Amino acid sequence: MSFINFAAREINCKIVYYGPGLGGKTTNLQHIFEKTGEQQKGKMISLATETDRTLFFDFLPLDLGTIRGFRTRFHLYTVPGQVFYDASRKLILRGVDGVVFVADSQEERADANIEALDNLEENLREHGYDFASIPYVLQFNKRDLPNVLGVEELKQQLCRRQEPTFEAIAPQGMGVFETLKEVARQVLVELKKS
Ligand SMILES: Nc1nc2c(ncn2[C@@H]2O[C@H](COP(=O)(O)OP(=O)(O)O)[C@@H](O)[C@H]2O)c(=O)[nH]1
Ligand SMILES: [Mg+2]
Repeated sequence: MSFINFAAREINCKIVYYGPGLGGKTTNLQHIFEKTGEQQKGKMISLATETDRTLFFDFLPLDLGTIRGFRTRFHLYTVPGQVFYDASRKLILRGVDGVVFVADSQEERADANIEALDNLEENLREHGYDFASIPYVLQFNKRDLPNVLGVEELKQQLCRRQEPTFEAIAPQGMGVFETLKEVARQVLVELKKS
């Protein structure tokens, strides 16, 4: 549901990073923010508790070049992970164009991943989106930790369509831009259809 402003010759797209609490969503955005030139980004806004946990969302506007004379602006958002913030999570999905699911690869977070993925599907459905067709990428984060599940096992647990998957270590930037580029690519493919 990207917003096209013909007068300003701008296309605005919304990408939401979803996933279990502490899985690395904010860290993905922080890395993108740090590695993006001043001309291409706006302010990153984080509304966090004093323990650094996302309270409502993180927000980062990014300019990703022009398409047929239109500036493409991507607005990246994260959601809070804690179970009791479901209303915020639901709200942030309004008008979404693409979703990145940041899974925590650690064995002990397997249930939390599945719970967050179920929650994503349900909240998308409540907004009238079809999870099977929305631009979507699955990221397996925290690959540097010792207690992680194998990628094949994670795929078995978490793949629900034929989504592209990426391994990531967000604080080091591994897999972060690959993930973003793929979801942005899918969003632009959808845009061209409409
Ligand atoms: N070792 C490791 N730690 C990570 C990785 N990604 C995130 N973290 C750490 O996990 C914690 C939670 O990350 P955060 O981005 O706030 O998670 P969020 O709740 O999904 O936004 C932070 O201390 C991060 O530094 C990773 O790939 N490897
Ligand atoms: Mg966060």
